[in-house]
Amino acid sequence: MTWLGSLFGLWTSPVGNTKPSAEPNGVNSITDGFPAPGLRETQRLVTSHDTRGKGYFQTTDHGDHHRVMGEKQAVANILYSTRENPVDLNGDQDIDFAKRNEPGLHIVNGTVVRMIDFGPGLESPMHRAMSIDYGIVIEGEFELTLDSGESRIMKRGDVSVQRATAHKWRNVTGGGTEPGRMLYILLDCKELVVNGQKVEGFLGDLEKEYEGRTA
Ligand SMILES: *[C@@H]1O[C@H](CO)[C@@H](O)[C@H](O)[C@H]1NC(C)=O
Ligand SMILES: CC(=O)N[C@H]1CO[C@H](CO)[C@@H](O)[C@@H]1O
Repeated sequence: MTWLGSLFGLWTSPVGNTKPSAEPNGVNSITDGFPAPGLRETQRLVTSHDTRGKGYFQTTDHGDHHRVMGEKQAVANILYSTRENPVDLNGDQDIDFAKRNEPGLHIVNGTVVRMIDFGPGLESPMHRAMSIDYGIVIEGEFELTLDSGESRIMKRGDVSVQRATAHKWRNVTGGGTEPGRMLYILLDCKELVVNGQKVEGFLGDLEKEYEGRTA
């Protein structure tokens, strides 16, 4: 697919844009799919109601949409997305939507639950989603940097509430030697005005990761 070819060099890694390597702990080409090596498979359990109105596990799997990002240095797993919020659960229409639609960074009026496995030392491009994003460290240690340059280290179980601020993520797990995993829950937000100016979302170099995707 062209999106992968056009991605070379867009994500930064400690050794720069060298050729993909198969070395253990190499920063390049850590993964061909989800989960990244060294991280466990994620079980997704989706419930519904049976004919008696009782709950049952409708789906047990690993998520609908997996996409390798950057120079195979990260992989995203969309665990769920909804077209709206509050969500219409009638007739399991939301389950069908989540299965059919691979979302962009966020969904206007909707929600996205995205897990990302980061290769060792990997840094994302600076970007802004027009949404409120809850970011949860699942495995490892991450540095969150805002456009002001202010940054914080987040450890396993730490949570960021990103209120449409421009930011980037860097996996600093094991001093840049191990993979890490983040979970992001994105809820659309209303138009935001700061100091009299409308705030605009941007994907920066992430744009190519999401091009051609609707929702
Ligand atoms: C989002 O919701 C607003 C308000 O209900 C509506 O006007 C707009 O058309 C919706 N946009 C999309 C893309 O669904
Ligand atoms: C390349 C890289 O991300 N290096 C960082 C790895 O994490 C340690 C802290 O755990 C930082 O000090 C490095 O700069």
